[in-house]
Amino acid sequence: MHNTTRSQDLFSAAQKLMPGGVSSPVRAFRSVGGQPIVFDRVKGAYAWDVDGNRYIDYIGSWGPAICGHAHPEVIAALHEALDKGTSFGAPCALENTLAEMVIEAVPSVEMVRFVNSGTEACMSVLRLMRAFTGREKIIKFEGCYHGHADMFLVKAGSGVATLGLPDSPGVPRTTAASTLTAPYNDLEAVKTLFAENPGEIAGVILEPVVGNAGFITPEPGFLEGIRELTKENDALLVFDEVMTGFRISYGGAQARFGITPDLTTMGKVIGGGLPVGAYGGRADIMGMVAPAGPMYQAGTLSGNPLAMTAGIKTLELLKQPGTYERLEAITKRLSDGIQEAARSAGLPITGGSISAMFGFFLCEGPVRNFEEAKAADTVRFGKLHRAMLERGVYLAPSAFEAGFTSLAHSEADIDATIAAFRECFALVA
Ligand code: KE4
Repeated sequence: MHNTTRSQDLFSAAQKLMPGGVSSPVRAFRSVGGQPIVFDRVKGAYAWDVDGNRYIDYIGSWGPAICGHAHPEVIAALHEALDKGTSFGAPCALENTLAEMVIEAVPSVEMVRFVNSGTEACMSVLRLMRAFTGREKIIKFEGCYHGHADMFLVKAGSGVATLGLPDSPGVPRTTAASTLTAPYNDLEAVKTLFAENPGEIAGVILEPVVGNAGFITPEPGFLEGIRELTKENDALLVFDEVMTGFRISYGGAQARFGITPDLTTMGKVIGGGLPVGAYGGRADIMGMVAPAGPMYQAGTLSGNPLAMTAGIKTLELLKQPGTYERLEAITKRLSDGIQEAARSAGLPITGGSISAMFGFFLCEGPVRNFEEAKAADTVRFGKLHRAMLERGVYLAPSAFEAGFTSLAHSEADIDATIAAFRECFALVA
């Protein structure tokens, strides 16, 4: 049993200071049981807790650490930027640089606006959809998570699903009424919503690969079908690539699948571990954003030089040849190893990987939507999670999250992780 005394003391104290002792609900380990691990430092593929235990980290700060935690070149660039100040509240050349990189990489993005989180990006893009179309209703998919703005907390994924919350109190009924939902991968359901709400739907927002209901991939034809339906109904298509952006490929899921939405939200990776979100897309739509146009959105720390620096360096590292081939290979080997380990222990499992994102459900497959994901054995997952933690492997503390690899994960790390899964699946079988 590994010693986590200091984590426990700190977490007990934290619970008197902050709701649930955390700054974000999923970190509280509520659905897997046991006490959260309090981190002391991270480097590369690893995290160390305050008791000195080392973990192979498959969360990577929920996506930003795709080059490995505290990459030396990112840290060096930040040290240099720090001496010039931490925030200007005025235009700086670094915004131009990161904007050019995002526009050059992401097919749908002709113009971009930086904000400070994925939530801000998604709530801003929703306002933009409504401003551009003059319509109020939106369609989202059950289990997809687009941050914690009111209009998205309807059948949401991630922490909302993890905690089994009936969405959230505090969201006005009128707000929720404008958010229509459909099962992921269900084109017929979307067609019906458009037919039942003619001329009222501003657009559809979705995770092009779902990472917030566990890992769920689009069925062949699903993304193409949504693209067609939005065009036929003069509605906008938004890919929420906060998680998939620069992870599924350098151009995101849209580049990998060859589907170009009208607008895209981003976050996580483009901040390289510092707070950055962004939304972007067709110039005729983005031209509505103040001060170019009438749709208001603002932010004190948006585009600050530190966050821009970390994002620029991270994308420079990712742009190097062979990056995504390596991420694809190690992640597929890990995912295949997890599946084989579970089946050797006689456990039902379904899942897979795309580039540096993977996931599994402890149930028979396939899992094509959130309803089917809920069949997963979350109790057994909790036992697995704790057993893996004791063996130095840090998995997302929820059956309804995806896992993330990085350029820092070595072949030896993957081997050690698969070996730990073999032991732990046998334990929880
Ligand atoms: P943030 O506001 O947390 O930066 O981004 C919200 C968001 C929007 N869209 C997608 C597709 C996302 O995955 C997220 C945030 N992801 C979760 C992890 N599933 C963040 C972790 C947390 O909430 O602590």
